[in-house]
Amino acid sequence: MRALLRLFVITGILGGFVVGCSETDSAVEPAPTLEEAAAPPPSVSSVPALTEEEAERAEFQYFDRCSGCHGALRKGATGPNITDEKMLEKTLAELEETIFEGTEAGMPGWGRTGEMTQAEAELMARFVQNPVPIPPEMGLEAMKATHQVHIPVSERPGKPEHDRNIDNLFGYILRDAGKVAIIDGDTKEAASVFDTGFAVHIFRASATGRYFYTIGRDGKLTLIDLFQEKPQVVAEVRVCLDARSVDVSKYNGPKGDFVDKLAIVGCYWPPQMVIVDGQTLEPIKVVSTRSSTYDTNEYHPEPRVATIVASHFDSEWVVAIKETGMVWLVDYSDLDNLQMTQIATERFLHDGGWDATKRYLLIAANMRDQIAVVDTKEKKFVTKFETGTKPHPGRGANWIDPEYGAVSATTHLGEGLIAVYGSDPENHPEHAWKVVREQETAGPGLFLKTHPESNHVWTDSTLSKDEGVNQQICVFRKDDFDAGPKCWKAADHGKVVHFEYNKAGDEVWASVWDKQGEIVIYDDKTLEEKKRITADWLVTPTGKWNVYNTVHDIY
Ligand code: DHE
Repeated sequence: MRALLRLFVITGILGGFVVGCSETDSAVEPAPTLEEAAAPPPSVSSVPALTEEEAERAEFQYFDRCSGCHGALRKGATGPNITDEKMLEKTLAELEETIFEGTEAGMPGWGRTGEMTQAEAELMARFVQNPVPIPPEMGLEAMKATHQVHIPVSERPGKPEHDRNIDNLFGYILRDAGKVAIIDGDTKEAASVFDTGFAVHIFRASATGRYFYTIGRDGKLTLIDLFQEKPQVVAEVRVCLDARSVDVSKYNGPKGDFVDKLAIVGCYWPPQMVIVDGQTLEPIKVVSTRSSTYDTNEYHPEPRVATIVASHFDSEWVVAIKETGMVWLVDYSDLDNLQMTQIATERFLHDGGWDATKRYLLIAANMRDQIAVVDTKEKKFVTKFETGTKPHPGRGANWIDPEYGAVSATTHLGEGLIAVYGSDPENHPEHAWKVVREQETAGPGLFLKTHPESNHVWTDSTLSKDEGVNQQICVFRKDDFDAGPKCWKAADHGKVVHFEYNKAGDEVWASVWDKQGEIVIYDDKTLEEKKRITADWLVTPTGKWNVYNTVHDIY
């Protein structure tokens, strides 16, 4: 995989991405029978030719736009299996059309969205009919070669070098610029804008709130010190070739004080999780996730790490393994004698977060249309239940419903639906883990968000293919959810995506995801626009995280 190897040395590569995956349910292909294994490979003459230069370009395109859904080995997850055996069953013209136009089932039309030319779609059609290039592995030595501490711990300030309110800083992704911004939530000005990994995916805050960690799709982890006069990267390391998740150790109890001592990265490729020092990012331990599916017990060569959260009950990270449908509780108190509890849930785990008590992880098994519930106190599977077509909660939203008590909710990739379910098994066992309310939104969306101080739940409809609908925001009232949402168009260009509250819970920030992006800030009480930030550096803003809300898992 030359293109992926090249990502080791290239940072800040420009590239666009539209989330969305084909809908075909793609349980892992069973292992071949002996007869199948002995069958001759497809005749070489039927495989279209690729020059070395074309293969390299196609591999990068595949990594940038396709592997998130179809997997590095192309065996399928959220998108279907597109290995060469399957793709040779179709004509090149059919494949080119699918890649350019997309599908009804949810695959973006890369030509229609302007992300690929006709020639690039044709190249990708030939690429997927060729054998899958197996990407390289990555071990500790290769990781250490990328590790840099820009400011040693001993030279970092003991207290903030500025008078900004750290609790109300926002970490903001500038996706296609390979940069992030730290924005002051009080003054609304950028405290700093700087380079990070390629298409940073998420921010997580350290337990003390002093540091932000970011993980790039290229597997580059950065540590941002918010005490610096201008918040900046003080350490970095690349631990995978493709990654989406990171979290830190938060436990302080009888097993020791682990607050901010360690961090964990969840890789897509190689399929592994990597534990690093929380202050320097020095890589310490690699744990492969190659294992068997929870139900059929078939070996899977590429189980990718999806959501990771840090337990509030023990020295454990809660790590969702997408393709096998397992949730691993990884005890970080003794890395030499690593203990794990492996909990069977449902396949194709993706994103999720805590209920209001931070005891239950509610995680979407999106290709099974289900939410799975894991009890991190008792360390066991609780239940799973259907919500709608491809639930996608982000971290979810928790509030008190006047009739059903504590509830949580999810949006859906496959339909404009918000499903609300009981999440208080102690006080409202009759409603717990059952859908109690459903309401339509403007269209298929990605995220929803609320805050304990707010009476509102905000949703986007980023995935709608209808003109203008992906620029809408819909807001529900907690005290009258069934009245339906108030919706409005928040932008006249790009797509509107993802919300975050300020620390006080009286302001909501939304992104206009476009080359010339915008941040729109609303008064949560009146739903009036308070401020619209535009700036040269605001290139493709997407996710954003408030320090206080991220430290305290408020959503
Ligand atoms: Fe995400 C969360 C994977 C595309 C914005 N995304 C997650 C998580 C996973 C994931 C596993 C959970 C992390 C956690 O909680 O530890 N995302 C993927 C993909 O595989 C996918 C579908 C395709 C890809 O190739 O990356 C994908 N995601 C996107 C986007 O295109 C989005 C909309 C814009 C962007 O910047 O990339 C996007 N994903 C986000 C955001 C979160 C996220 C903002 C965290 C939500 C939160 O509130 O914390």
